[in-house]
Amino acid sequence: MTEEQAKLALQQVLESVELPKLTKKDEKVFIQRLEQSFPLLVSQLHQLYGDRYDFFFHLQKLVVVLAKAFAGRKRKWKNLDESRLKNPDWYRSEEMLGMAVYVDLFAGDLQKLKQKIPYLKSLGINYLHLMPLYKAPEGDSDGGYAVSDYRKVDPSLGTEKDLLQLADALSDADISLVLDFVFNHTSDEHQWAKEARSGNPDFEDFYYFFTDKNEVDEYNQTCREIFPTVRRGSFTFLEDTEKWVWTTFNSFQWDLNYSNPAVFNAITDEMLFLANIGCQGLRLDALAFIWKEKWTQCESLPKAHTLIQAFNTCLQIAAPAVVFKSEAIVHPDEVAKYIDKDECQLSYNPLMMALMWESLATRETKLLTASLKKSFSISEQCNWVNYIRCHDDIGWTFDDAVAVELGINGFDHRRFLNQFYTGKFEGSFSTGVPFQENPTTGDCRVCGSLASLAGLEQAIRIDNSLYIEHAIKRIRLLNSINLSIGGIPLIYQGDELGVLNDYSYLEDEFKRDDTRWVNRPRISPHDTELAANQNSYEFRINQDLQQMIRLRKREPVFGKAKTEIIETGEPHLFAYLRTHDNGDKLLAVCNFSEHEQRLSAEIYGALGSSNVTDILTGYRLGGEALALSAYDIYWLKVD
Ligand code: OTU
Repeated sequence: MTEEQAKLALQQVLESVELPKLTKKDEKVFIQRLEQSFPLLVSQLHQLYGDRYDFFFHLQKLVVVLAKAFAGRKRKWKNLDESRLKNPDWYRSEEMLGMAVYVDLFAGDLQKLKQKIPYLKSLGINYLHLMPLYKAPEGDSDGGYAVSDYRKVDPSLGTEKDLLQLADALSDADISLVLDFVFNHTSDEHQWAKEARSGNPDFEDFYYFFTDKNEVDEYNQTCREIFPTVRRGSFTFLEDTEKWVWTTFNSFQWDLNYSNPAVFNAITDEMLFLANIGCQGLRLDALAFIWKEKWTQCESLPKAHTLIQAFNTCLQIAAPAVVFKSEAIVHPDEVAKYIDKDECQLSYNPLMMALMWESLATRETKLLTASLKKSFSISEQCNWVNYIRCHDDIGWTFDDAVAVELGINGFDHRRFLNQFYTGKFEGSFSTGVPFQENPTTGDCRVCGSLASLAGLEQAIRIDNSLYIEHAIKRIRLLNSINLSIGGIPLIYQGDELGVLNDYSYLEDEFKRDDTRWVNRPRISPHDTELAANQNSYEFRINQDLQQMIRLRKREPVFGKAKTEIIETGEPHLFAYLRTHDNGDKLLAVCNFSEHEQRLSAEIYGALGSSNVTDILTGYRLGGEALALSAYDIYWLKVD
C-alpha cells in the first residue's frame, strides 16, 4: 500500500465512522497523530490481515477504539504524552532505577502500597513494576498471569478506584508506573473464554480450538513445551466441548488467536484502558508466542514482530507516553529483534542475567564477556532493563554457538548450571530449586532468591563467617554490574533486603507445584527492621546497594553513554568501559572468584589516563597494577 493510498483509506475511514466528541484542540492533536501514523499502521495491519474480506471493516472499528481511548484519557496523561514526546529517551537517564513488586506481598494492598511511596523514594526508585493485579481465577492463577478481566482489579488488592489513586500518587512522586500487558492469553474465566466455551462462534474465533487430535499432534511436533510438568504439549482437552484449546502455559491460560483481526482490536481496547490508568510502561508478557503457524516453532515468528509494532503504533496515536518492555526470554539473537523504538523501547536483559550467574558458578568470565561483546549493544533509542532476579525462574538462554567457540558444550553446561544452582554439585554455595524439569529433553530452569542463590542461606545454615562474607560480596558484585553497565536496573522486591528463599509455598495447595513461589516471599516489617540493624548481613547488603545507587544517580556516565565490553585476558575478571558524549569515561572491573586477582597497568589505556579514582572507595590510583580481592569491584574514573 502506498502512502497516497493510506491517506485515501484514512479519509474513507473518517467519513464512515462516528468519532467521539473532542475539544477543538484535542481533535487537532488526535487527527494530526492519526495522519502521521496511519500509513505505518495500515501497512502493518495489511501484512497481518490484508487478505481478509473484512479488512476495512476492522480498520474502521480500530480507529473508533483509538479515538475513544484518546477521548477518555485524562488531561494529566495527555500532558504527560506531550512532555514525553519532547523528551523521548527519558528512560535512558542515569536517574532511572526500577523495582518490581507484588502488591500483596510487598505492601498488603493498593492503599497500603501508596503508603510505601516514601520507602520507594528513599531507595531512589522511579520506575515501579506492579506484578499482575487484575481479576484472575481464585486458587491458581499463575501469579496473576491468567487474567479474567483486564479492567477489574483483583478484589483482594483493592478497587479500581484505589488503582487510579495509586497511579496518580506515583506520578506525583515522579515514579513511572509499569503494568503487565498479558496479551498472549486470557484465563479460561474471561468473558471471551466463557462465550467461546458455550459455542458462540465469534468468540470461538478468539482462541485456537481444534476438534481433530491429529492437528494438535502436528503442532506439538514443532512447539517447545514451556510448562512440561503441568501437562505435555501445548494443548488442553476440554471435556465439556470435546475440543482441544491452545494453552502454551497452564491449562487455564488460553492463547488468543491473533490471526483474527477482531482479537487485535479487542486487545488494543484493553491495552489503551491500561494506558489510561496512567502507566508509563507496559510489560509485554510472553510476547514471543503471539503468532502461530503450522510446522514452525510458533515462537518469535516475523508476524509476532509486526503485531507488536502495530500495537505500538496504536499507542503512538492514543497514548504516546507509554513505552513497551519486551519479555522475550529466548535466544539472544531473538531477544534483540524485539528491541526497536517502533517495537519495544525497553527489553529485559535475560542474557546478562543468566551469564552473571554462570560466571559466579564457574568463576570464569569468558562466556559472559564473549556473549555481551556480541549482544549487549542495542539501538540508542532503546534501553535494557537489567535484572538479577525476578519473579520467574532463571533460564540459561545463552547462544550455544558462542559457547562452542570457547570449548563449552551448551547442553552439558546447562546441566552443570542446574546442578550447581540447585546445590547438587559438590562445593556449590547455592540453594536454588529446580523448575520444569523436562523428562524428554533434560531441560530445566532454576528458582531462588538473590541471597539464597548467591550463597547466603547455606552460609548461615552452616554458620561459616567466611562464606557469609563471600555471599554478601557476590550480591554486591551482581548489583554493581546491574547498576553500572548501562540500562535501567530493576530490583526485585526483597533483594534490596537480602531476603532468603521462602519455603512456605510448599504448604499451599495452589502453589506447591510451582517452585517459582520460593522466590516470591512476603516482605515483612521484620525484613525491613533487619536491614536497619547495623549488625545484620541484611544491613550490609542494603548499604552496599544504596551506596551504588547514590553514585549511579550522580554520574551521567551511567546514563546515556556507550558500553564497551573489555577483554582483560584474566579468566576471572570482567570489565567494561562506559563513555559519555561529554567525554566522561568509567571503567568497571570485577572479580568473579574468591581468590585475589591482579590486572596489569595496561588497563588504564582504556581510560587514557592512569590518574584515576575508584569512586566506590574514593581511593586514588596512580598507574599501579590493580589488585582485586575476593569478588572485589572497581569503578574507575579519571580524576
Ligand atoms: C511469563 O514468563 C511470566 O513472567 C510468567 O510468570 C508466566 O507464568 C508466563 O509468562 C505466562 O504468562 O514461561 O517461566 O520463554 O519463559 O514468557 C516463565 C518465555 C515463562 C517464557 C516467559 C514466561
